[in-house]
Amino acid sequence: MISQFLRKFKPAYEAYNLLKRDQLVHNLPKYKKYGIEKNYYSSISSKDFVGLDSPLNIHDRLNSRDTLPKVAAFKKLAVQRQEELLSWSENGYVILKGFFSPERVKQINKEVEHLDESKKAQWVGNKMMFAIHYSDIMLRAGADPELMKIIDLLMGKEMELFQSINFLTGSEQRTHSDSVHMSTFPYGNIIAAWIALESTTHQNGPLHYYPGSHKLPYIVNSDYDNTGSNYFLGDKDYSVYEDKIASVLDEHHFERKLLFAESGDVLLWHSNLLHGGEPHHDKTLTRKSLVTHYYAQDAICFHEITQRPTLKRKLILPK
Ligand SMILES: O=C(O)CCC(=O)C(=O)O
Repeated sequence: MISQFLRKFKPAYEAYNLLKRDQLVHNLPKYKKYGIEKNYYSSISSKDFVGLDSPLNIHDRLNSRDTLPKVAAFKKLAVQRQEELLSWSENGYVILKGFFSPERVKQINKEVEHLDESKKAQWVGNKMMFAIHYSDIMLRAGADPELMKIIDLLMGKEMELFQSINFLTGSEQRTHSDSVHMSTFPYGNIIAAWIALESTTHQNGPLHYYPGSHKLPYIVNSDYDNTGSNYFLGDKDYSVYEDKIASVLDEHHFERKLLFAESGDVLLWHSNLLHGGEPHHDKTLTRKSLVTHYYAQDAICFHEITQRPTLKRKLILPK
C-alpha cells in the first residue's frame, strides 16, 4: 500500500534522482536549448512540451528514397543493404536480411545461456534486461559498428545505444509504440533493433507490426487521461494505454504484418511504429531474440508513463 503510494508520488522519486546526478545531467543542455526550466532530478513528461514546436527528423520530413542515395555513407553500403533501407520513410521499419552471421548468433546465444546459468542475468518477467551492461558480447552486438552506421543513416544523426532486452520466448506483448517507454523531445528520437537469434514461425510468437503507423500522432498520457497532477502520476493501468492503441488501430486500416525472421535477420523500427508479440503457441519451442534501443544524442530523454527523466549509464566498448 505504502509502496504503491510512493510509486505514484513524484517527490519520492525526485529525491531518489538526487542521488543519480551523473546519469541524469545529459538532459540539462537540452532543457536549456528548448527553454525548459527543470532540474536534472525533476519529473518530466509530454505535459512540459505542450505548445512547443517538435522539429521532425530528416526522414520524417523528407522521403528516404530521395535523400539516402545522396549520402556518402549510404553509397558505400552493399547494394542489397541500400535497397533494404530506401522504404524507411514510408514504412517506419526496414529488414536487414542475414545481418549477423551464424557464428555471431551462436556466440550470442551461448553468452545468453552463460549469463542465465551463472545467475548474472537480470530478469524482469520474461525479459533479460540491460545485458549490455554486464556482457561484452552483448555490448558488441548492440553497438555493432555496421549496425550503428545504418541506424545513424536512417535517423540522419548520431545515435547511442541505450538498452538491451533478451527474450527466450515470445513476448506476447500487446501492440504498443516504444515512444511511451523511451520518450523524447523532440518526438521520434529513438530507434529499435530486433535481432533474430533463431527463426520465428506461427508457433513461437513472432513479432507483429503495422507498416506506416509511425506517422500517427504520438500517444501520450493526456490521450488516455493519465496526466496526473503536480505531485502524483496518473492512476491508469498500462492496459488502458494498450486499449487506447487498439482503438487508434480500429479507426485506421493499417496492414498487420508478422515477422517470419531467419536467424541473424534484423528489423529496425521507428520510435512510433506500432508493434507487439503474437501468442507463443508451442511452449516447447524457444524464440530467442535481442532487442536494442538507441537514443539520439541531441534529444531530451524520459519515460512518459512514469514521468521520469531517463537514467543513462555510460557504456564503454571493450577494446
Ligand atoms: O519481441 C517481441 O515480441 C516484442 C518486443 C517489443 O515489443 C519491444 O521490445 O518493444
